Amino acid sequence: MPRSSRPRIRSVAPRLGFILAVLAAVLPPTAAPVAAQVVPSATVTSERLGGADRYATSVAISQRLFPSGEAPVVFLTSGQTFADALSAGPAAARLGGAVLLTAAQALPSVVEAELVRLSPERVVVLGGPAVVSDVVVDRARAALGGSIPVDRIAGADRYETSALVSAASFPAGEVDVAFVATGTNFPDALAAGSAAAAAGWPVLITRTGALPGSIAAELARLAPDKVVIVGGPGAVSDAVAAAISTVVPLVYRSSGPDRFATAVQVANEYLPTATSVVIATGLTFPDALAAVPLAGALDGPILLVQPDDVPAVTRDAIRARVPTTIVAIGGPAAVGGITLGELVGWADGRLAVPAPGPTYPGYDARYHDYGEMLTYIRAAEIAYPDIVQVLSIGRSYEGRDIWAAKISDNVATDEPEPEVLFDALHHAREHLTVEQALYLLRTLATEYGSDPTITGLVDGREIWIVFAINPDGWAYDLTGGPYVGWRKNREPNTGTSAVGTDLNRNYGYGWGCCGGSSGSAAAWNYRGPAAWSATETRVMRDFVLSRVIDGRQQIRTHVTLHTNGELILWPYGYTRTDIPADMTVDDHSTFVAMGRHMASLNGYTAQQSSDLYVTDGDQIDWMYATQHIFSFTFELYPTEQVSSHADHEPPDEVIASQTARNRGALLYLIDMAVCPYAAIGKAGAYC
Ligand code: NO5
Ligand code: CA
Ligand code: CA
Ligand code: CA
Ligand code: ZN
Repeated sequence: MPRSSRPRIRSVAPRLGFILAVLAAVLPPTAAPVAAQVVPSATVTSERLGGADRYATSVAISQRLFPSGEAPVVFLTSGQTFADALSAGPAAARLGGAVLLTAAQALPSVVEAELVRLSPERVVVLGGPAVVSDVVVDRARAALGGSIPVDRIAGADRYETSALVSAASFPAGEVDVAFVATGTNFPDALAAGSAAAAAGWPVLITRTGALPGSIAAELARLAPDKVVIVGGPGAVSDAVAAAISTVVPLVYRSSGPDRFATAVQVANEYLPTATSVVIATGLTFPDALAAVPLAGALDGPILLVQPDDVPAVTRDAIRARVPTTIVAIGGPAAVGGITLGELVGWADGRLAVPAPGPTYPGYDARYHDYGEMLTYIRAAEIAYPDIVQVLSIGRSYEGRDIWAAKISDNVATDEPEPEVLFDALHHAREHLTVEQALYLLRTLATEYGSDPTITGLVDGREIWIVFAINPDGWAYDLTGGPYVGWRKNREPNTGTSAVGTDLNRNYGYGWGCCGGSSGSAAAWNYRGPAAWSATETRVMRDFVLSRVIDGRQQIRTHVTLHTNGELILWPYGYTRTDIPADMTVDDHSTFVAMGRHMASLNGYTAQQSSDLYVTDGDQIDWMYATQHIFSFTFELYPTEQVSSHADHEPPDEVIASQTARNRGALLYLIDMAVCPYAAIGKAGAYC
């Protein structure tokens, strides 16, 4: 079939809304679980093609590729094993067809409905009955009315199947290039697939150590001008390259140090000017393999990401290309919503590469440094502009912005909704607190609209997150050893070389009153020369005071994130008295009830702050005493240990579990902002 008969989608952006509208109008209800999400941008159109699972995602791709049906051929291949699909994508692209995935024992109903909608002239089932059972084949046949050929292509092994797919799809002597990749893993063949599909060339697979005879014969039949091996010698050995060169003399290699870099490398060599980019997870195969024909039709490469991480090589490729269309394949578990925001931001220039600053060592790379944190929250704003707004609440002593996000419906409008504040990193070395703040942002942003609890909280509250109050101390902490173990800010003190103030002793309630801080500049808990002497505490004070509207403090509940000890602390820190004159009995009861409830949700211990040790001039005392905010300190993982260093700087492997652990407690605190006294059954009396 000549190349021009393949579907070409060159200028999709203006048509997208139309396509979606048509889809909505014509699709049968069984094909419904398809999410298309568009992130607005002046210069980049992005969309998501993702269903509830890999099968529904393959259907979403097919619907995008064939909005009005009528695919001449459908390749039906396993969604559980990758081998047979590796060659199918480019073959489908060449024939102008689609790739749909199926389970081995049952044809998913969403796929069956799509088969009917496409009404192909034929269906090619890939692999033997072990990967796609006869039950599935019979079902497909019946769904299509029994009159349409549904035939298997199945060789004795995956290599012969690959050769047979190629033979059935590419006429001899008509391809300039044949790609060859390992058949033992999917990423290399995938990288080859989009380039192959765009040009109308095949992908064949090989053993690592030896060229299968079936593939050698197919290469001889195709007689391309050259063969491009995708992958290094560890994937396709030099012996295989030598064997290929006896059939096709010109043999090249294209590869990078990992799957992400290999995809970029192939894209740069074979699709250097593409303005459409398809993005898929590099961790599993089904999404990207099903997307190969779409990438071919868009003339764009498939680049790979991790669900919550854009590798630098992928980021740089996207920035360099300035694509006008980004198509993300799969649901948010495959390409995270904030990851999609990063991709759009890199593409349209809203995200700059952060200025190099001190960062984490490689073994702790899952921690976000200051620049990575800013990228992340800006990406959340790009991806969820209706509910996330990023702002700087002021600058640190050394001039770094203190970044915050507001999360609420109608986020640009100050609505009369209860407000909640979270903050992190008063103390420089308490790295996990930033990750906890980012976790909260991610949870609220990405689960809005799908999780009813979170949707209700975001709709009904205004949630503020300050991600790092002490950015100067943080940067300094990352400059040594690998960590300095720094706690204070970096403001110099007059008359001494000792640097820094303990920000959590510098607030203006009971400052220096009670032996809970030091007056010596060199001390770890130096309170500073006066209340509010530190630049960063003034920034926090002014922000909190800015939430007083019409004489009423809008913030009702607050958590300041610290490490460590697995504790939930309520005021006061300045005195060991449980209920001093500056606290009401009901307020105390409310603190205890809320604290204990949150502790029951995260397994921490709830207690009065001074039960740990007496502090004066700390944040929660000021928040409660002067603003009447129900304010708590969370001391995150781990519990108190002997080695103080590991206490504050746990390995990055714990980030995911130890931040997710606080989900329920943090959501409860947001919920309770409507009326904290509900915790003691006194909503009626107070709210
Ligand atoms: C805190 C609390 C006691 C408020 C502090 O270990 S910590 O420094 N995070 N503990 O001393 O400010
Ligand atoms: Ca690690
Ligand atoms: Ca709102
Ligand atoms: Ca408000
Ligand atoms: Zn702390």
